[in-house]
Amino acid sequence: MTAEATPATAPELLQSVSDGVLTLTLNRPEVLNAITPALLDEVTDALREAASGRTVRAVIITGAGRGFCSGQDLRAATANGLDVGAVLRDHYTPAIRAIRSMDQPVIAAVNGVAAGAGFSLALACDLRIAAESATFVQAFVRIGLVPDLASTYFLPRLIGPARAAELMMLGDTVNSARALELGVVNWVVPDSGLAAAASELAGRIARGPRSIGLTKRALEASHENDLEAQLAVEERLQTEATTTSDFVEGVGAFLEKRRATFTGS
Ligand code: T3D
Repeated sequence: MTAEATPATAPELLQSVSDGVLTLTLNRPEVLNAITPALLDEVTDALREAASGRTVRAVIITGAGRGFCSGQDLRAATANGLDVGAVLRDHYTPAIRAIRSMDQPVIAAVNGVAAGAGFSLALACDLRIAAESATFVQAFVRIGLVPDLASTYFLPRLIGPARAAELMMLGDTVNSARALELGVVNWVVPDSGLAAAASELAGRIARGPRSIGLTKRALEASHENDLEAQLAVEERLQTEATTTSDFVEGVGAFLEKRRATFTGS
């Protein structure tokens, strides 16, 4: 008797690195890439690995199929009777911290609906580029929840407290044009051009100087700092930037009237 072959299950997170750009694709298209603890653990691990090495200089997070991410997998949530606080603490918020603490910029390429924690995930990224058909919904209120994964931190800072309250308290769906108008996203591109546009954007950053990572740190620090504290952060980071070979290359290229070739060091 021959054993039946077990059907291979598709990985829930696809990963590829090309020209210094790590692309992470949430791959649960049948549920619009709803997240589970296991999936976000994989995202966190991939980001931490990228952060600790020198190969990756920019990251793209996107979704497979017609959704970007529909938030918490609601079937898994009710079926398993999850301890929500523990799930957030142990599996979800580490992904947000990984995005914010790594020097490499993280770009959300929002290919479709970003709902609930999926919207939060996009907000935690440094830049957002959306397909024309992408939509955004703070779906939490629709099911009697509070926005999480740092939506209540990032959204008011991005679009102002009144607009954030509107989206969160009403839970209305925002299309890509409105998202651009509100400042939720940086760019909107035709659906068919999203992958190429995200790749071009990430490539530009990956070919940029080491100071981009230091700029991310400065922007991060500015969330809580007063003017004096932020001036001190800039003094420290600028001092660090002047010790990089990319600074030497940048100034040299300017003086020699040629294009700079940065190495990220
Ligand atoms: O528990 C905790 O850890 C707390 C943390 C919570 C964080 C959160 O994210 S709470 C918010 C959770 N997300 C939502 O409430 C969104 C639920 N989904 C929707 O409202 C809609 O699906 C969308 C607006 C995102 C898209 O609508 P539409 O009409 O384009 O697609 P659809 O037909 O509703 O969905 C397609 C399929 O995906 C469908 O499955 P089926 O019927 O074809 O077998 C649907 O059930 C499934 N799906 C969509 N979102 C989820 C989902 N399955 C599980 N969980 C989902 N979040």
